[in-house]
Amino acid sequence: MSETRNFKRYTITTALPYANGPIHIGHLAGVYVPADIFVRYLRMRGREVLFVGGSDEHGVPITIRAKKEGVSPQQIVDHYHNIIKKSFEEFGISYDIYSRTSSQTHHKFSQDFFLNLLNKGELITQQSLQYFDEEAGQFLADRYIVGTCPNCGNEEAYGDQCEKCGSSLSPQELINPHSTLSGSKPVLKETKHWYLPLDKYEPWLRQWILEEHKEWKTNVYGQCKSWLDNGLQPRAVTRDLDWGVPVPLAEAQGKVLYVWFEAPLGYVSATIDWAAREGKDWQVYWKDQQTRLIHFIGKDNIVFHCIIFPTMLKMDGSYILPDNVPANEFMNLEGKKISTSRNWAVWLNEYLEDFPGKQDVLRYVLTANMPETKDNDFTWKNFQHHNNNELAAIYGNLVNRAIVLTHKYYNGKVPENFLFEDEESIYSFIANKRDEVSNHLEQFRFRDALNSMMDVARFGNKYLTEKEPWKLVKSSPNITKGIIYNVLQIIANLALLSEPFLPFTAKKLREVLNIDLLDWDSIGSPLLKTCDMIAEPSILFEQITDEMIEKQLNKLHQNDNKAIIQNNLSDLKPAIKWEDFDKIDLRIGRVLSVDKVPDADKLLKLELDFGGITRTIISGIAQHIKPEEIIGKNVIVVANLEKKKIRGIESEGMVIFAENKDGKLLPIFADDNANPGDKVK
Ligand code: B3M
Ligand code: ZN
Repeated sequence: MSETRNFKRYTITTALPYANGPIHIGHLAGVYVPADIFVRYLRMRGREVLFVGGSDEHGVPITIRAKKEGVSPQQIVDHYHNIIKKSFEEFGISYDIYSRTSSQTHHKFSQDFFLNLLNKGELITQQSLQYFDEEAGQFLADRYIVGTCPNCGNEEAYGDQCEKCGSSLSPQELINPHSTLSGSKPVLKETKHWYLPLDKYEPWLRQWILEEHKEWKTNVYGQCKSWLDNGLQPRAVTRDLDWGVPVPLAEAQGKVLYVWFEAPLGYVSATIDWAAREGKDWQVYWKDQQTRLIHFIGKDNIVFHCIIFPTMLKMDGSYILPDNVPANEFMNLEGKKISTSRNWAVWLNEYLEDFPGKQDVLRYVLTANMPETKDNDFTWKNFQHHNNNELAAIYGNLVNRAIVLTHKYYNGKVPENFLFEDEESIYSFIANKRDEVSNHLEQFRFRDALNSMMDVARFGNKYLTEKEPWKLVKSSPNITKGIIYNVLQIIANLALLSEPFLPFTAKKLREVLNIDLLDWDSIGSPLLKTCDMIAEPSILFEQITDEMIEKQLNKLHQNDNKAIIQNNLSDLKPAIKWEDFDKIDLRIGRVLSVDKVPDADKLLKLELDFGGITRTIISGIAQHIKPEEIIGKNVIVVANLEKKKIRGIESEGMVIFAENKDGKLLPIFADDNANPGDKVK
C-alpha cells in the first residue's frame, strides 16, 4: 500500500465545480473539506504539496443556466467562478491555485493533449445519427431534448434521464421528442465524432485497478469493478456544441471537446499556470514517479477519475496515474437529498451571513458526519449538538479554563513546571493521538481522525478536573503551577493537532499562546516555556441557541415552498404560436348527468348540454370527482377535439380540469350566468 514516506511530493486535486451556481455544504463535506484537511496535514509533515482546484466552465449545465437567465455562458461563468472562489477562500480551503477552464492556458493545453492522442493513433472516429434542430440550426445536446419517457410515460423526460422514474435514457428512446430550443421536432442527422477506445484499455484497467489498487475505498473499488464487469465501450470525446474548447481540427467546425475530456485536464493546466507564476517546473507534479497524485471527488465522478481520465493519461504515456481516488458518498440535508433546483441546500455564502466567523464549526460538523462510506445526513439539530457539546464544551472549555487560570494566578505568564512526574504520561498520550490522527488521515478516515484529535481536548479537561488546581492554589502553590504549566502545554499541542481540521481556531489559539505553526513531529512535546506571555482569553466557540436553529429550519422550509412554486412553471411546455391556440375551440357545457362506465374504474360518462345539443364525453376522473360535485354546473370543454371511441362509447370533446401537485384533478367551473354553448376566449 502506498504510504506517505515513499513519495517525495504530492499533487492533490479537487473536483472542479461547475460554475453554474454557488457551493453548498454537500460539496464541502464530500470533497473540499477532506482534501483541505489532508493537505494541511501533509504540509505540517513537511511534504512538498501542490493543491489545485478550479471552476469547470464548460458543459451543458452552464449553457442551460445561461439560457434560463437570458445571458451569455461567459457571463454565467464569470459570475459564479468568483462566488465559488470566494467561498473556498472564506472556508479556508488552502489552494495553491484556484483556476478555471475557460482560461487560455487550459484551452491550449487540452487542445494539444487531444492532438497528441490523435497523432499517436489513440483516438478513433465514428459516424452516428444525432438529433438536429432544423429551426435553431444546431445539433442538440441530450439535455436539450424533451419527450415522453418509454418507461413511465412522463411527458417531460430529458434526453439523458427521466427525472420522474430515474431511468437513464438516450435521446432516441424518447417518444415524441421535441427540442427545448425551438419546440420543433428534431430530425436525425449524421455527424462525426472522435472517440476514446476504452474497450482497448479494459484489460489494462482491470489489472491496474482491480489488482494493483485493492486498497482503494470499497465504494470506489466496487463502482470501478462494476463498470469493468459490464464491459467498456468507446466513448465520444467531442460534441456538436458552441460552448467549450473548440476541437483543433479544420474538419471539426462547430465541435468542441467533451467537457469530461477537457475538465480533468484542467488540473494540469492549473498546475501550468501556478508553476509559471511561482517559477517552477510543472512537469514534476505530473510526470515524476515520485509524485503521488490523489483526486478528491464525489461519488458521481468516480468513473471519470478512475477509468476515463487515467486511460487518457496512459494513452499519452508520459504522465503518472492517480495513486488514490478517495471519493465520498453524498451528504443529505434534513433527511432529503440536497437539490439545487428545489433550493434544498445550505449555501456557503448564506451560512456565513447567518454565522459570521463560524467556518470551523461547519468544517467540524461536516467532518464529524462525513459521508465516507455511505450517504449521510446533515441536520441543524446535530449541528447545534456538535457545537455546544463538543466544540464549546470540550475544546473551547479546556482552552478557556487554562487561559483564565493563567491570568488569574500568574498574570498571563506560563508558570514553572513542578510536576515533572506527569509529563511522561501526558506527552506519550498526545504523541500517541498524533500518530492515530496520522494513520486515520493516511487511510482517508477523516471522522476517526477528528475524533482522535478531540481525545486530546477530552484528556486535557479530565486532567484539569481531576487535579482541581483551584483547590490547591493556596495550600500547594508549586503543584498548582505544575498543573497549569501542563494544561497550557496540552492546549498548545492541541493548537497544532487541530490545525488541519479547525484552521481558524487553531490560528487564533496559536496567536493567544504566541507559538508558530510548528511541524507535525513537534506534537507530543512541550511547546511553551516558563515566563512566555499568554494573551487575554477570547471565546472560541459561542453557544448556538435553539432560536438560531429554528431560524435555519424555517428558512429551509420557506425556500423549499418557494422553489416548488417556481418549479410549477419550470416544466412549461414549449411556446406555441397564436395561430395554434386559435385552432382550439373552447365552449361552455352544462353537466346534465354523470354515470359510471361499466368495468372501468377510472372513467365517467358525462352528458353535457351545449345549448339545445347534447354531447357525450368520457373523462378519466372517476377517482377524483364525485358526480354530485359537477352535475348542473358550467364547465369548460374542448369542443372541436377529434372524436374518439373509448370503451365502445364515442367521446365528443374533453372537459378540462386543474391538476394539483399531487396529481389530483379538481373541477374548473365557469360562472352560472354563462350559457351552454358559449365561447371561451
Ligand atoms: N464539474 C462535475 C461535478 O461538479 C464536474 C466535475 C469535474 S472534475 C474534473 O460534479
Ligand atoms: Zn420515466
